[in-house]
Amino acid sequence: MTGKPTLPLVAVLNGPNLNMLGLRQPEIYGSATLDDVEALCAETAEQLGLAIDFRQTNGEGELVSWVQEFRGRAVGIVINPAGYTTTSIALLDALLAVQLPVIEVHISNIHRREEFRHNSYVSKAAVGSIVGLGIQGYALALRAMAELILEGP
Ligand code: CA2
Repeated sequence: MTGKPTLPLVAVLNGPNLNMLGLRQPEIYGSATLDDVEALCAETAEQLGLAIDFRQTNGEGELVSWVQEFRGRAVGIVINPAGYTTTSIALLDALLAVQLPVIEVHISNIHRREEFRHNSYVSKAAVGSIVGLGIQGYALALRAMAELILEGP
């Protein structure tokens, strides 16, 4: 019996306050909403032959639990950790433990902004980071992830 092959799964995780995208501060984050970001990721994933699980949470613990949940289930993690980028050693530890390729995305260019946004703990677990390219950063991250997966370990 030949079933439909399951596509490699990439987790696309979003941290606190990203549910407010498009509703406030469009001069920094643009006018797209998080639903628009999800639609862009879904469309990009389809082109690449990937499945995605797209999520957002305001909770640090929930984000850590989600990262753990994807161990053995996903082939990679694309993450915009938002405010937890610069504070969460728990998130860094989870990302290191999960042993999956991680790509960090920031919609704004964190390096052109306030000093406190510059130091990312998450970068220490990431293969690479995409910053400042707006929501297209998510699409670029998925493309980079597809390349990484094809490359193999
Ligand atoms: O540029 C990014 O993607 C950030 O991760 C966004 C975070 C910020 O703390 C990081 O330094 C950079 C903030 C997410 C909250 O997004 C909002 C969007 C609209 C209105 C209010 C917050």
